Order: sequence, then structure tokens, then C-alpha cells
Amino acid sequence: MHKIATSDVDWSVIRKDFPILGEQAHGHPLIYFDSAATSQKPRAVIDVLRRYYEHENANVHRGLHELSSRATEAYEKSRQRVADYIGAVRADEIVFTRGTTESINLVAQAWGGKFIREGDVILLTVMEHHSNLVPWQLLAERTGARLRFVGVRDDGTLDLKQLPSLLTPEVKLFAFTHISNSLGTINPVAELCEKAHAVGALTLVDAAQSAGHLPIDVQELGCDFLAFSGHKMCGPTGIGALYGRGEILDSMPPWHGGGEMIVSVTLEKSAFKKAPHRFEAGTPNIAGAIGLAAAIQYIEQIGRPAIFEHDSHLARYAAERLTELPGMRVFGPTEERGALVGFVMDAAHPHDLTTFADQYGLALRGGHHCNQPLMRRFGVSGTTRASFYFYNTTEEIDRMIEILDAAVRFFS
Ligand code: C6P
Repeated sequence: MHKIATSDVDWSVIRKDFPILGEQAHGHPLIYFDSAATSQKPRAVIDVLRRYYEHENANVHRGLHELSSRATEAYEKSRQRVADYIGAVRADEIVFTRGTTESINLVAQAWGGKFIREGDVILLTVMEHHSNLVPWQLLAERTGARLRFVGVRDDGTLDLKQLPSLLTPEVKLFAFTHISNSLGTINPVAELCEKAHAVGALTLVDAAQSAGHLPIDVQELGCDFLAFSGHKMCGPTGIGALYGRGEILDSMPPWHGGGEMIVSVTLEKSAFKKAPHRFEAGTPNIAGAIGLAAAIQYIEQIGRPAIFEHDSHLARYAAERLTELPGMRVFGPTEERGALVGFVMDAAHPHDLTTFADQYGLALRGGHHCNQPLMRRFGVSGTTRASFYFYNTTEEIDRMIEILDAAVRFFS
């Protein structure tokens, strides 16, 4: 197996941690190039989930028995691990959610509901995933706020020259993605946060495509909110986190009502706990949080700088090799890119191409990737996307090129 020379990690050993990668699909060895949709899970995470259910399972924060204390301790330790992973000052700045989508909706409803008024502006970008667009559209409809968008240039980077005219004092929040899930563009988060703060706006970073791929320190980035999903970074589905700067979370009202988020309740009204428990009504995804902490531990053992180096090498290699194929259009920046590459081929529609590849055991994704405005910006209805993680290899990319080459011949 190809070893990427620039790092000390033996990736072929790491690949063996993922049982699913030994699967066959349509009688071929699976090539899994859909990690931007969801990553595969290492045995370390699968084992922790199993151990939790075999030895610790109970509800948290309410039982006065041994198992409940174990579950509560493991759940709250997981919160601390997430906080450390992204450089939060305190564990209280981490709210467990179902993932990036729920984290952004929480901010739009709880923070937006209290602080956004008619005429205020939420600044977004044209490359946002629907998860960082639709919640703001809903808020704008409710409040009379307006949305503005930073444009995307032909090379897939943000048109930062537009910022001075867009970032005016009416902007209350600038919410943008760290890494585009369709283009692979890595946005200059710290610079964007600084510029937003200069006009008094808060910032929200959608870290769905970055949290498992590169080092993140919310204090260095200077963001006020950061949202991510566990399932894209070796963790289970149904768990994710919202980071919110302490004083901002404390100023926000609850969004979901129910058990566990209250201090006292009368028939008429309730008093609420502090953040983060105020935002975690009902029984949380305890196993998910513990699984996420295990995923973080696993990723940290490898090291995010090495992962980033490996993944971006794969993405650049794929982008280069794809251009060998006829009628190929590759999207996104050429220099630095996240762990994915989107493309369209004259030979076939992205859905047909993706279905063709599947027949050879190659899992790609075809469609608009929940980026319809961005697809429209580039004049396409969708793309085919190959997305990578540290368990993928350049040999798999070579195989993808062979399969796509066969597709060109098949469709023409
Ligand atoms: N993108 C993709 O294949 P959830 O579904 O809440 O875990 O993540 C939503 C989300 C938010 N922002 C970005 C940048 C994303 O890429 C995603 C998920 C998947 O690209 C599913 S559409």
C-alpha cells in the first residue's frame, strides 16, 4: 500500500482499524470515497459503544444509583474532551446536539429569536450547505431580518473584496463554512472572524467538514459559535456539538423545553438551568457523546496535522489525475483544498456516473450535496464528488480513474 512520504504515520496499519473497509460491494473490494457524507468508524469507537451498553448504560443526571453515576461521569467527561479538542475555555461552552444541523438551528432559534430584529442582517456565503442557510431563512421570515451573501469566485474561493460593502453595522452575525463540502475550499476563518468583530457582528463557523480533518482552536480562530457533527469524524451518527462562547450561551434562552433543562417548574412557569444543560432537554444521546469522545481520542492519537497533510495530499492527487480524463471539469481551488474533489464529466450526468462507479465497488456521491445555490452559481445541477479520509490511499484514487475512464467509454 502507498505510504505518503511526508508523514511518519503508517497509514496502512491505521486502515486496518476500520472493519468495514474489508467489505465487498457488487463483488468488488469497497472503495469508500464518501467520507464527507459520513466517515467510517474505527474498532476503538465501536468497542467503546459496546462497553458502554454492557457496563455503564443508565440515564444521566437523575439516577442516584451506581450505573447512573457511571453514565453521568462518562457523559460529562466526554463534554470536557470535546472542549479540549477545539480549545474551548470551559466544558460548559459545549452543548451536545444531534449534529451540525441541529447546532445551527439552536443558534438561529435561541440566539436569533432573542437578539435579531427587523432590519438586522445575517451575512452568509454562497457556498453554504443548506444547514447553514435554511435556518437563517426561517429566522429572517419570522423576524424581518435580511440575508446577505459573500460571493464565490470561479476558482471556488470567497470573493473577499466584497466584504467591506457587505460587512456593515447592521450585520449581527456572519455565519460561514470552514471547508466547503462541494468545492473543498478552506476559508480563512480567523480573518473573517476579525473582520466581523470589527463591525460588532458575532460569528458562527460550520466546521462539519473540518472538525475531523485539521486542528481547530476556537480561541485562535476567534469565533463565537462553532458547529460540528460526530459522524463525519469517526464518531457515531446522531451526536454533534455546538461550541458557544460562555457569556453568549449564558445570555441565550432555551429552545427545547422538557426534562433535565429546568431548576424548578410550577404549573405556570419554569426556571432553567445554566448553559449547556439549559439546551439539552430530555434524555441526551449518552452513548453518542461517549462514542464521540472515543473518536476524538482516536483522532488525537494519529494527530490532526498528519491527518490534514495526508487527506489534502489525496485530494490534490485526485484533482490532478482527474484532469487526465476527457471532458472533465474539476471544481474548487487548485492550491490548498480540503479532503474532497467535485467534478462533472461531459460523458454522463453525475447520478449516472455515480451509479456506474458503484457497480465497481466505488462509493462516490452524485448530486447537489445540499448546495443548490452554489451549484446554480457554477451553472450545474450537481456534481460527482469523491471525498477522502486518512484510511484512503492513492491506489484507490488510481482505481477510481480507471473506473471513470471506463465510464467515458461506456457512456459514449
Ligand atoms: N454534508 C455531505 O455529503 P449534518 O447532516 O447535520 O451532520 O451535517 C450537515 C452539514 C453542514 N455543513 C456542511 C458543510 C456539511 O457538509 C454538512 C453535511 C453532507 O456533504 C451531507 S449533505
